[in-house]
Amino acid sequence: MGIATVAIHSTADADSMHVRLADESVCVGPPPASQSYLNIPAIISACEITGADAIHPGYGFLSENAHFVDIVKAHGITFIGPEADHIRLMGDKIAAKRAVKSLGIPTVPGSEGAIASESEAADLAKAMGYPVLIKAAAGGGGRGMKVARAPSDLPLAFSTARTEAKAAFGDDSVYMEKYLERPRHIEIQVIADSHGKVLHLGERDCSLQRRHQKVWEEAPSPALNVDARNQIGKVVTQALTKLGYLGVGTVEFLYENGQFFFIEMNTRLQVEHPVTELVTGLDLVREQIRIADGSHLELDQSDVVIAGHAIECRINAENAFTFQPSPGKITDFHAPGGLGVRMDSAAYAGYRIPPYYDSLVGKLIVHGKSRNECLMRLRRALDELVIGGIETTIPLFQELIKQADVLDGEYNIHWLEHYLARRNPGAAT
Ligand code: MV4
Repeated sequence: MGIATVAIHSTADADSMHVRLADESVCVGPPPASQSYLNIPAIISACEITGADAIHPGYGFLSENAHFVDIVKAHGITFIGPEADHIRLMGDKIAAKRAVKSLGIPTVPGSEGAIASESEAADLAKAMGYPVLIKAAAGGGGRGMKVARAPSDLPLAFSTARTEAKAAFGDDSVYMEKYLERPRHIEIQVIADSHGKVLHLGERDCSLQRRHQKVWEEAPSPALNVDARNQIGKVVTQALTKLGYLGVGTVEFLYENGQFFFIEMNTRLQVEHPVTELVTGLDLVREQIRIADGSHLELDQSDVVIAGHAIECRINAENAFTFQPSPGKITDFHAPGGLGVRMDSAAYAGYRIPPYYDSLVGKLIVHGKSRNECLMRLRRALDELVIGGIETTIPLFQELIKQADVLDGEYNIHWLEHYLARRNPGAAT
């Protein structure tokens, strides 16, 4: 796009590829994220020193922090992302659910808002029928979430959810939903410009997760057909048009027995956005920058075509059996290539993975005309990929791609943890 870039980094990341590739770089602090990547004054200073016009927030750290957006704007800098008020709304799970429900998005049956007492929880659970799930209002990512399968489980589920929510988020508000036993996790990618145009870019199936961390993501979902996709896509785009949403976003659903149930909305670009890029041919980061600059989306919904199939494998610096983190020096690095093969990584031979952050070292994303062609290419790309000197989760994917359920697309949100428990009895999954 011809735009000069400034990379920010902590002292631990001075040798990262993004620092090497940027036009300029600024060190914003020591390794702990609280003193560098979450250090708002240091980041604003980096903009002022270099004359940066805009901040791309990526997908971690401050990317969904409404307070940060307010400060960025107060300094006359463009935040490449949604409005602060929409980030704030979707960060409060109870308010988000109430809002999207009023806009016509289907939600999981449950409490109207927060539950104040155990007796209120027990009355509602009895009326709704068990099993039920208690969730933290400030939650997300599975923390402060407790299942009650019968009335006798309810007191402990309610009090534990509250205590965990208070400890994790400093807010003990909880709400209740009917517990869905075997859903898939299907999320809809949306994109909205500042002129009121909202498009959906189809779905991603992210059901293969371990401890609420996505491991394998694909588009389109093996469980949806064109009609189901168009129907939920239309509901979502109509709702976000009414909301006046801006930028990219993802509306997450549980999908069970042909029905969608909203769980939350992410107001940022996601790690797994490349699978959507490969099936739509759109560069989502380019679109984010254009939208922030006030440009019109260049296409209409009828121009969005989901072509072929894409799968992403998240390669972590972890032992593939114990999932113990494995930071250290990468001695050998070879990224696979060829038609339909994309490796997104900041690693290279000689790079030392610092122990301070997330263990994601790269994403292997493969595209094919059909799901079968995509799987064939993925098998070949996994064989070609070399990351030496550290342990990685590559062997896990070599295994997964041989499993009949994976090959058939027959999995739900519990499949991977069940598989790992069977493979490694007694070990932590
Ligand atoms: C649920 C659910 C079943 N029923 N809600 C987990 C994290 C949070 N974002 C929502 N989560 C769930 N909500 C109802 N009503 C099961 C989960 C869940 C899950 C969801 C998506 C992907 C993986 C998961 C693993 C365990 C539980």
